[in-house]
Amino acid sequence: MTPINGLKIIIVGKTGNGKSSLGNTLLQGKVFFESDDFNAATAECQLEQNIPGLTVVDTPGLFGIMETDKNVKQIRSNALSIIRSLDICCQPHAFLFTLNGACRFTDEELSVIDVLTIIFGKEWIDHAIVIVTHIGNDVKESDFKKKWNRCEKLKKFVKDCNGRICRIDNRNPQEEHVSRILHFVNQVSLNGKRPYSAKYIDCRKKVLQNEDKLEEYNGMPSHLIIKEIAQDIQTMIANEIKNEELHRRLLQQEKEEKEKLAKLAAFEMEKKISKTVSTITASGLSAASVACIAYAASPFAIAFCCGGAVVAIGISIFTWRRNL
Ligand SMILES: Nc1nc2c(ncn2[C@@H]2O[C@H](COP(=O)(O)OP(=O)(O)O)[C@@H](O)[C@H]2O)c(=O)[nH]1
Ligand SMILES: [Mg+2]
Repeated sequence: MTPINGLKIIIVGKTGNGKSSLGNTLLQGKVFFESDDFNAATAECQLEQNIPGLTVVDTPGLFGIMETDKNVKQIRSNALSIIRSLDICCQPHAFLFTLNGACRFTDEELSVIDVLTIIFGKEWIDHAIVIVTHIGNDVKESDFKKKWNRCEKLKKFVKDCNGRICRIDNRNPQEEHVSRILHFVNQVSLNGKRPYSAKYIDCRKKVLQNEDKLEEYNGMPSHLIIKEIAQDIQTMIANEIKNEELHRRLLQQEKEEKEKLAKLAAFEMEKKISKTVSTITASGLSAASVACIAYAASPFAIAFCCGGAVVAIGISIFTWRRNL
């Protein structure tokens, strides 16, 4: 089997599509609860790990958005429960998007892709692998391919995922099928070096948490609700980017201002030093000339003048040090 080394995986998809079973297949144990009950057995995200260091998060089942009774409340609560997976598993390496191969792939089935895109942003698709469960091991590869190729929306999504589609029979998983999944997990994450970054996830959360604002969309068709929410998220992200840019510019201005002040202070200091040095030189010179004149007069006058010169230089140094 492909080596895993600390990879983190989030499993998403509709209720009953085999998410928990897939998690158990990958971790080779019964750690997630599997259920035949379509009323979502997994209510909260659950994180489990195995010894070689593979982390798997099972998420509550997503709804499609095209059923007649879907409203803002359901889309919102669904999205918020899935987004929590990032609280327990930040920077996952891959998203396994499960589909039930025992059912027809309908647009309704695939509408959850739109919900996942408002939750995780388009970047999730760069880390997504489609996993079709319930495909018996006796099903030929060519028949499996024909099956998913018949659904245009799935075909397009698989293309968006760069052909990352796998099959699995969770009741009797084959090593080659599990290996293919792990191979893709390694591939999308560049062997664990490039996780999904969850950039601007706080903006997504803020929009989804704003119940009052989303209430305005109640009564709209589901696909329009999704569009509106996606738009709100884009606006929030654009504002966030603007704020970040403003903050960056303010910091730059502050830095430039500090540099200017430091330069000015250095310049002033230089001016003071050169002024003092010229004062010392002048005093020294005048004392020396007085000494020369005195030399011509008498030894006593020499001593007197030399003393005078020393005192003059001393005063100059004292003044210079005080100016500093
Ligand atoms: N035959 C078959 N049954 C599966 C497969 N995967 C899941 N199941 C069954 O489908 C039902 C729902 O699976 P579960 O993992 O709980 O789905 P979830 O709601 O997406 O977590 C359970 O009875 C599983 O045993 C599979 O690949 N093949
Ligand atoms: Mg489950």
